Amino acid sequence: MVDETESVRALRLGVAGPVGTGKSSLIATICRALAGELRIGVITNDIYTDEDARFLRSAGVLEPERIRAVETGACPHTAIRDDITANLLAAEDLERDFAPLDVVLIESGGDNLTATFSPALVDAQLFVLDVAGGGDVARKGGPGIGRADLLIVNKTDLAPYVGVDVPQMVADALQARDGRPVIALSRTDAESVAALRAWVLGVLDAHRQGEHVPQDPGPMAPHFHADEEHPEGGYVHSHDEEHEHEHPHPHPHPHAETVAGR
Ligand SMILES: Nc1nc2c(ncn2[C@@H]2O[C@H](COP(=O)(O)OP(=O)(O)O)[C@@H](O)[C@H]2O)c(=O)[nH]1
Ligand SMILES: [Mg+2]
Repeated sequence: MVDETESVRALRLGVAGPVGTGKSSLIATICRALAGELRIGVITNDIYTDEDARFLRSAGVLEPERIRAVETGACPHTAIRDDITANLLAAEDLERDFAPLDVVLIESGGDNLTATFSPALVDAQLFVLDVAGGGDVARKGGPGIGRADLLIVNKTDLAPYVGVDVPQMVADALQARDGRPVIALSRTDAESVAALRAWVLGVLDAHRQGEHVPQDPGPMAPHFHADEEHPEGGYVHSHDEEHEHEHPHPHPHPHAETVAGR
């Protein structure tokens, strides 16, 4: 540990992505790879339970008290983007209770492809896809896929079973991201875990040096609203800045959502 870094607030790192892509497992992997050298805390966001926090506590990768759950209610993307109060309080509590911490990992609640963290909550964010979701997901883009600080293509060990060409999926992702970093990860592949570890240490170093600038991946991607009366069965709804005020977004969502293709 370097003493002069201890006055810098912990790096807050968000982990977003669709349900089941491996966010909790990835947090466990980061803890396993770095808990020996970094002081880590974890916050999970679950809709109605603290299941992710319980999973991580039972994984035994961190003292159980360093893992806190925020229950988000109906609309998990709100708690990481629009009203981040509960998460900010949880992060500040953790940082105070275990001062000094180096990294606080925040897992987003189960959500669709479009959720991103507010840069007011996290300094940097990972977006997690998995090969089982299909090789073409990366190409479809959206704010997390396109502009998160790091994109993870997870569970590469499953690629042969689901017929996904990992190098192609990574190439598509790199293209959708204008070259921002992509890591093809499997928790069973030590080399990929080492790449993830190195990325986290690199961002932490930049954060401590005051060289890391939190980026906003942007608001929810345009998404499709089903509407039987519409000639095409629905329409694309955008939350970009200029339309935001014209279309206040009701919560919880009364409609099904999918990400519109590019
Ligand atoms: N084969 C394989 N399965 C994984 C990997 N990472 C996570 N999983 C599994 O994927 C499922 C969902 O993982 P979880 O971390 O709970 O996903 P979350 O909903 O995004 O937090 C679990 O059954 C994990 O064991 C991986 O690298 N390879
Ligand atoms: Mg989880």
